[in-house]
Amino acid sequence: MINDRKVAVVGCGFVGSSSAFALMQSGLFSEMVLIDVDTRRAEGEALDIVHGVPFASPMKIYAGTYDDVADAAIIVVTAGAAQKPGETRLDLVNKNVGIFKSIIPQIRESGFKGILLVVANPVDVLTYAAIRMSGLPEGRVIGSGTVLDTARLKYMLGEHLDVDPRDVHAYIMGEHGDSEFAAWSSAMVAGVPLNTFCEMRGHRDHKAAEARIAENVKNSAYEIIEKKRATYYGIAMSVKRICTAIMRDEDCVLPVSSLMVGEYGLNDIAISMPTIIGKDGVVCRVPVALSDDEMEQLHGSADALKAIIDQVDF
Ligand code: 6V0
Repeated sequence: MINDRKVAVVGCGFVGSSSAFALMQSGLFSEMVLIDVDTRRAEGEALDIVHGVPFASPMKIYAGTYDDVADAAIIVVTAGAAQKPGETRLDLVNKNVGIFKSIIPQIRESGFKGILLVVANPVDVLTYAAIRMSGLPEGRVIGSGTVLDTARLKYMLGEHLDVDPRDVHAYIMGEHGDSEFAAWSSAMVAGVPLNTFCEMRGHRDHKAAEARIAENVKNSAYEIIEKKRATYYGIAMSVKRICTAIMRDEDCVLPVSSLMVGEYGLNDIAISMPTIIGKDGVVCRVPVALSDDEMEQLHGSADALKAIIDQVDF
């Protein structure tokens, strides 16, 4: 039986603890278990976060083990070595696939039937690994994908155009990493095509602005890591957003990473595209129209991921 008020977070470093903190405040859950190989870290985070409960809503928060995850509705996996300055997300692959080999089989053996949300990097490769290792139906394994990158894009476009980022509809697609791209051709603000809206706001040099903003989005993580060694608040809010979509059965569109089954001619790879998310995870993917150039970038991104997947021993 799934307890639809219970969440588990595996990995209680910067990303896991910030996500747990955001989830504690979300009101979505009444029970949260924190797991880490460093058990004292998990205990310390649980104690610290639970002291916020009197300011939020009643909730049990504790450090636990894989014996505690069988009935969870969602398990968020953030365990993994973090990206070091100068290291690409893809450099992390072998280290973190190794960590997943120690985690996912234990989740599988627990009998867990909920939704697995993969956050650790490289998130697309690890989502693929989790699909292969977990035995869960494909649609119940989701990677946070480019949800964070898309939030960064919306924020930056909001600043550029002096408009609420929530009224910006634009997606970063592809790999969560160096080969990601902005799907500019489908971007809208309040139903108005992006370039038209830019002109309304006095911006006419679209190509230069697009190149600058896409580059800033892509380099955000590198810049933050260089300045404060890790990124965690933006991803914590992304985790909360995805969990909200699942727990409230919202059928909302988020660019998560999931297994492609023929979309844009892609197969047997986890990559991000706009996807409808509800209580059972992936409802369906939304194949937004891409320009020829964007299609080429998507396939370039998929090829880069495939080349890595082919080298990994799952
Ligand atoms: P961190 O602060 O080093 O935390 C990692 C935690 O994982 C530590 O507490 C470890 O003890 C724990 N851990 C390691 N191995 C295991 C294991 N086998 N079982 C359980 N716990 C384990 O790293 P941080 O929290 O900063 O980052 C975690 C991961 O999230 C990294 O792979 C990052 O690259 C990734 N991020 C992903 C983002 C995204 O958008 N998807 C964004 C930011 C970071």
